[in-house]
Amino acid sequence: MAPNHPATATVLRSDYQKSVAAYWDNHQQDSVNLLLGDVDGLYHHHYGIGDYDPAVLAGPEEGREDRIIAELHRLETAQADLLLDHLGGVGPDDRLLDAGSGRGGTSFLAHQRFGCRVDGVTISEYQVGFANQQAELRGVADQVRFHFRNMLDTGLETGSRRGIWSNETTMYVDLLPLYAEFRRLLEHGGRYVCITGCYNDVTGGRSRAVSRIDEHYLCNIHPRSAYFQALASNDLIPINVIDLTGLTIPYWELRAKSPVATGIEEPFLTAYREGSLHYLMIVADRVGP
Ligand code: GPP
Ligand code: MG
Repeated sequence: MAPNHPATATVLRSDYQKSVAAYWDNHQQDSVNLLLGDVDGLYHHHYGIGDYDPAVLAGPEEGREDRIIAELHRLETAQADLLLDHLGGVGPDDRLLDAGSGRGGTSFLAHQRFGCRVDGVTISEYQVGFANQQAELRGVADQVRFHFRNMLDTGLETGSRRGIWSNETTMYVDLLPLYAEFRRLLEHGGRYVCITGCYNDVTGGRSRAVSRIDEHYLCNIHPRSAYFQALASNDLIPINVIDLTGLTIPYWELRAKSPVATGIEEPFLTAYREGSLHYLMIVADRVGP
């Protein structure tokens, strides 16, 4: 077996992890992600930010669906670009980690931008295969590699990372062990960028809309407080926290009117509008020995 492809039992260590892997392994006909990715070959597994152009809806009926899909994709790529804007100074000799890399979209954008080596880890063997195939097609397979690994235990070298990001993946894991692993992997002064949905401690526990999102994706959205506690416990010190909630609402409004709506649009809109869920970017630096 290739070194980046260890035995399943060493990667999937709980029944929950097995069921999450099975969910994503079976998620191969997701037109909301495939049709958007087909626009330019960047396949994302995250949402979008920024205003949409109302002309995509108001224009002629002919080509309307394609215009909406291209616009949703533009907003998703804008989200990944914003994440990468916050990774700080990254040079071509640095190494980055995409924690929960999906079909690889953010990793390819990072390589395009920084010209450096990027490793992605995901517990879905299907996603590993899809993303590595994309790397071959793009001619960057020597620079951007995807591994069947658990982000709680990546097997990557200690102190090897200038930067790490998680783009909407932290709701699948416990944050304390996750950030212990990131602390181990990051060099001193290395940067971590997280984009996530987290529920609002101020309004109380998990709202009905947040529970519906959890159920839909088989995830466990954490409270906002859990992020800062787990970061601080692992020498990851926030330098920037940006509430992206207002910026992502237009994406969901457009998606709700799109041919690729999946039914999760209304719970997101409800949760964001009622203030029970935040769409947050957290940027933190690794300190300590
Ligand atoms: C999936 O993206 C994203 C998640 C499972 C994380 C949940 C995010 C929150 C902000 C709470 P996707 O692109 O695979 O989803 P979809 O198929 O619905 O577009
Ligand atoms: Mg999507």
